[in-house]
Amino acid sequence: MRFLLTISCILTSVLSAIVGIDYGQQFTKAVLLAPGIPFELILTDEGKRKDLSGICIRKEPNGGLERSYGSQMGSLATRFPQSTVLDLKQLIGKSFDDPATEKYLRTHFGIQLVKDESRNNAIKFDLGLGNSTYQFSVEELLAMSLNEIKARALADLEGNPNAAALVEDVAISIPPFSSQAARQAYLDSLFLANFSNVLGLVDEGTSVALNFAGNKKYESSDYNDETEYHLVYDAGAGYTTATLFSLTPQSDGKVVLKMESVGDDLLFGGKTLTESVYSIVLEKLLTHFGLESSALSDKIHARLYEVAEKAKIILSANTEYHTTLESIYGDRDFKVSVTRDEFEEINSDLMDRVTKPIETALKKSQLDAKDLKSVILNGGSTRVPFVQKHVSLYVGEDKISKSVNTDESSALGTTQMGLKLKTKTQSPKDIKLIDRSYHNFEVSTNANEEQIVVFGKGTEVGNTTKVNLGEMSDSLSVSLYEDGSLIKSYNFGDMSSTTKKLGCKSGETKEVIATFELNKSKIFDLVKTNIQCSAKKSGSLFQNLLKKNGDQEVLEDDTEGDEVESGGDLNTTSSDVNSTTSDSKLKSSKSLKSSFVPIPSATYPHIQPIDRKEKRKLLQKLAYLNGLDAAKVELTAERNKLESHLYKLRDLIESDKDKLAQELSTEEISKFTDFVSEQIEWLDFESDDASIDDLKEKIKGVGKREKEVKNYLEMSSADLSKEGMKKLYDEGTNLIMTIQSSMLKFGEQISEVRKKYEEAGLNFDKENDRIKLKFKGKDDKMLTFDKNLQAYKDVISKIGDLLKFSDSKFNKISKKELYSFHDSLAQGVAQMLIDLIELETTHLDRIKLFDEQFDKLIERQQQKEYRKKLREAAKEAEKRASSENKENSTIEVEASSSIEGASDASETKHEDESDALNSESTGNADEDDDPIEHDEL
Ligand SMILES: *[C@@H]1O[C@H](CO)[C@@H](O)[C@H](O)[C@H]1NC(C)=O
Ligand SMILES: *[C@@H]1O[C@H](CO)[C@@H](O)[C@H](O)[C@H]1NC(C)=O
Ligand SMILES: *[C@@H]1O[C@H](CO)[C@@H](O)[C@H](O)[C@H]1NC(C)=O
Ligand SMILES: *[C@@H]1O[C@H](CO)[C@@H](O)[C@H](O)[C@H]1NC(C)=O
Ligand SMILES: *[C@@H]1O[C@H](CO)[C@@H](O)[C@H](O)[C@H]1NC(C)=O
Ligand SMILES: CC(=O)N[C@H]1CO[C@H](CO)[C@@H](O)[C@@H]1O
Repeated sequence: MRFLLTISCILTSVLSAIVGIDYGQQFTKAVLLAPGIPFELILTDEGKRKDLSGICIRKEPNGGLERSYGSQMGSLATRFPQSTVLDLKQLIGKSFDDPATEKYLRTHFGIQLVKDESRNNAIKFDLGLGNSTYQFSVEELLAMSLNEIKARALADLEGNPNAAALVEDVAISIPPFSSQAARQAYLDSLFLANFSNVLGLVDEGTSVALNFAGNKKYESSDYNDETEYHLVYDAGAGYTTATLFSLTPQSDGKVVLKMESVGDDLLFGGKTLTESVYSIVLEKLLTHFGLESSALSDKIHARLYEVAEKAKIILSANTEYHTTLESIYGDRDFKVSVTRDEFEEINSDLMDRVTKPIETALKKSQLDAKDLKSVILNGGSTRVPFVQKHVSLYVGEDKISKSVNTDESSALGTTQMGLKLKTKTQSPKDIKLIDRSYHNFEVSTNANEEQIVVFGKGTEVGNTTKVNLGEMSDSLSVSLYEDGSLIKSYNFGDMSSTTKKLGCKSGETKEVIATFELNKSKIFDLVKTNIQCSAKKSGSLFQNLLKKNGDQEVLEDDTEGDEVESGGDLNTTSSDVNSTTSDSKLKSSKSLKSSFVPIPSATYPHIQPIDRKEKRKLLQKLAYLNGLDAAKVELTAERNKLESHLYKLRDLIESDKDKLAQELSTEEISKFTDFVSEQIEWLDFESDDASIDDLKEKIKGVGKREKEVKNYLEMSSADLSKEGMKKLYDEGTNLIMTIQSSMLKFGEQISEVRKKYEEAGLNFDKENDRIKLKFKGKDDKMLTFDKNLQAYKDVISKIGDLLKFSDSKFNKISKKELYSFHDSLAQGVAQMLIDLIELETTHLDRIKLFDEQFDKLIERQQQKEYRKKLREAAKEAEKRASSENKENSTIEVEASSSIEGASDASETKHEDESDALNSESTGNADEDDDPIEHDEL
């Protein structure tokens, strides 16, 4: 774990936590990194290390929404197919018209998707909530799941003393082939999930490679500049990728991790295998009951699908799978079995597809399977024996890496990447990651529809480049492409007024200079446009790709990673290098004029990203739903509280019914029992619409009854006879005496302190004022103490009056009234004891302060004397020096050192403290304090 050691140093500078998320089609894992929490899995509420990717949203009877996440959903997925969203990843960045949508609907029974026309046919889920505000976009649903992870991370951080409970930094791993639309959708979802600092998107192969490199141990002899190739084979639920990367431990001690190439099969994954089992099971069911597929409901399909999923997993380890589907059709059961032979038979045509991505990746880098040092298997489907077998056959059994816990390596690697992006530190031992583009990114303009490559395949990400888009015409539009297909267009419209203002000289041409970026999340965009006058006759358009020079901080390192595969796509004319680095330079050196043109909002051929205003709105909407959830949690807590109070009251009445019967009539008792049963009934059957306030009100009511019942119970055991009351009276009076003698003692102690001060010639009153100031907050307490004492004395004197009654008159006093005196006295005693303890503590604190201050003042006095002596000694020396003027100042040195020797180090320290004390006080304590006059020495 060399990597972990290295980062633990960096961690001290990371204040808030980083969350790295591996959002899989089927399962999600997330890792938390914070001071004191080094790379820990964020567990689910049930303590699991991974959670199902999914969400179920249903309407509650009172109109609210109930959202269940991941494994919390339990059987909801089969019971409420329309309300359950699974495999959402398939739809991220997809439009309603995409073939993926149709495919999704084919295997997700009961799901209703709708077109969001305001966003160019983006997808919304209609979960059957009966209100269009509650149709959710893919981004919103993803955001809810991500926000739930954030909530769990926050819960983990609470109670961690080293880190603030703050989770704003996030990185997420995504499929390497993700389109620009998908990447944007991930970013928007993270925003909606209320992570305020999105560190970046990490390609899945890259995250696993980073984790692999971080865990690899190198001996010093390994730093020999030799490159090894490794491959991540990642077969998840929905797709399969093979990511080829190289590791070069350099002689300078750095390890370079370079992403080389990717092969993928977007249609082959665990789901493909599940679907094949599903088709076996479906076929058997239809034959068994003699049915057509159309006769089956969505629920039956959903159950068959669930069985197919289980069978696929069981068949990884066993050769056969049996189950019985109870009441699957009407009330009829269905027994079914699937064998591994059947499974492998139906999948035999998939064999090639297992290894195709590896072949593609190797071919792109012109390597062979034998060049691979190891193959890292990742993703649930690599555990299917059928898949593992074919990969092993292709690359060789011995290449399969056994060293990594791959189930979590993507989440871990994503978090490591997050840390890299956040701290930007380049410690010498750090792994230098060179991540690259797997696509070509091109541009065209209205003036020239031919696409030219801005960033070719293999370009290192985090690059900014200026491109001369050629001579300006009256209007301008710029289109961006990914591998030839349009991503977005910027329509600048009529530019003639802008160009006119520029006022180029005759003979000069107006050219469009555009700055493009390929950022670390691999998003390609136009970031700046300028129009400039150019004296140079620009030959054919697009011949002039001006190389950037600013933006250096974006580029990690220019000297390495220059193996750009497709450098040939770019015809860079070096003549213009540095000519556009700064506009002012341009003007002065070449007398070129340049004008900055604001970039208009883009238009999209496919789905349109959520615009800013809408994002704000959606964030509010999700916050509103979170608020409802929080309120629901509180409501449940209040209900539980009410319930437990009610049962406690019931037990109280039941267990001591006899005692109560001594004080109360049967009717009076049943008034209480009826109250309890009414309330329990209300809670069970009528409280669905109850608000928190309703419940709080009820709890108060129950509490009042509880107190009454307790009073009656105590009344029955209290001694309320005249003798009993006399005893109580005597005890109460004794307490008053104790209090009074304590007060007296306190007073005496303070007098002693005063005496001590005065004898030492110190000002007691000044210190007293100062200390009083410190105890200012306690004045209120003193007031309440006086009030309590007065009330207590009143009760005592009232009881004293009662005791003066004749026996016959006393016996006529009702038990209830007597008990009320008894009760108030008991409470008064308790209160006075508490007050007395507090009073004593305060008093002792005060005495302590006086004593401490006394010692300090004495010390200061002594020091003053030392200094006086010192000055006298100095004067003495001076006198002697002037009389025997040949003498040097050696005597003075002697004098001062001897005096310093007398006052030891601890005293010097005390002096500092007392000075601090003085400055904290009003300041007038300094008036008689001599400053140390060094120049006198
Ligand atoms: C949909 O829900 C919102 C928010 O609860 C509400 O304001 C609106 O009236 C509802 N619309 C319909 C058609 O029920
Ligand atoms: C940045 O991109 C340009 C254009 O593709 C390329 O020429 C240049 O080498 C890249 N820089 C780095 C550091 O990769
Ligand atoms: C470009 O300018 C930078 C500094 O501004 C300089 O270091 C570099 O050598 C220049 N490159 C060329 C090709 O002139
Ligand atoms: C987002 O999170 C912050 C805390 O990190 C919280 O204060 C804020 O209320 C949240 N906003 C929304 C809209 O959920
Ligand atoms: C004074 O001190 C200096 C150096 O400390 C020494 O050289 C000298 O002899 C001393 N005495 C007189 C009288 O200057
Ligand atoms: C249009 C153009 O100039 N293309 C040239 C780009 O550079 C390659 C070699 O680097 C030439 O072969 C092309 O003719």
